[in-house]
Amino acid sequence: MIIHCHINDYSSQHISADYWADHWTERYYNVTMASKEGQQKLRILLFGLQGSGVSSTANTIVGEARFQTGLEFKPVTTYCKREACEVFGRKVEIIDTPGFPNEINVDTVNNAFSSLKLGFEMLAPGPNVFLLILPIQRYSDDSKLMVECLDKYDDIRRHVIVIFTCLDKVEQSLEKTKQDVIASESLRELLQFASGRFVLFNNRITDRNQVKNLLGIAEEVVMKNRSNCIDSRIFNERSAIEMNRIVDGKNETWGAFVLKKFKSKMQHFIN
Ligand SMILES: Nc1nc2c(ncn2[C@@H]2O[C@H](COP(=O)(O)OP(=O)(O)OP(=O)(O)O)[C@@H](O)[C@H]2O)c(=O)[nH]1
Ligand SMILES: [Mg+2]
Repeated sequence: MIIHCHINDYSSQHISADYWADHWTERYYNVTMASKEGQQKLRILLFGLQGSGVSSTANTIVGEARFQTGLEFKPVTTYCKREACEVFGRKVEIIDTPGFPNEINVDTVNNAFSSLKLGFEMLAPGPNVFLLILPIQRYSDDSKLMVECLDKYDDIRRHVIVIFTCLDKVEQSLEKTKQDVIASESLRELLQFASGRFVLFNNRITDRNQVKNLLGIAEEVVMKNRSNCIDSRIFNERSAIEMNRIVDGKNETWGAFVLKKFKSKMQHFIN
């Protein structure tokens, strides 16, 4: 942008040259930054439990069925897919990813995080917003473990927004549901992880208001993070070891639990 400044302005108002230099530099800088921001695409990555409506949510945001969805015995999304679109005049790039596995072990979780890393790389320089998808009626141990794994990454924490899908299955008002989510003891850690950012979604209707609401929160996340994004380098050897420990830990606890039960039953027989 060219800024026209007449030399007469300067001489007639008897203001120092430094003042004018600062004034115009600031104005020029802000204008340049603002126009750059305007052009920059909002980069959104979606991740969640397998079958929780990740791809459906991506379609709802885009406003078209660009991602494959469905309910099958095996995961429908098996690789990351990127689409570009415009949402309420904002250029958006969106990535759908294979979800966090239903069958949890070190291998399946590692595979899920390898795909996630690939999704980050496909969205170079990285996502501004990380949408974590969960069905509203199901906050299981699997979801908790997924959040525990993601919680190891501070960068994800700063960019995450939780989307609860299947709002249509809830038989009460939207406001009451929101209040219930906020008050829920079992969702406390999840909401802490997301700094309280969550949205309720119904992917069965084409209500653009829910998308508008989400976009507003996404813009706040971008502003708060000064347009910084999450770098795929957060997924490294160290983080993989940490995650394996979490997943293994779960197995150990479960094993210990079964052993305890077994021992107590045996005791019953002995007595
Ligand atoms: N009632 C209802 N069903 C939904 C909603 N969102 C998704 N579904 C259904 O849930 C099923 C799974 O949806 P997907 O979007 O394919 O889920 P996903 O998480 O991408 O699944 P995978 O790719 O297999 O991991 C489909 O039958 C969707 O129609 C929703 O808001 N309400
Ligand atoms: Mg999917």
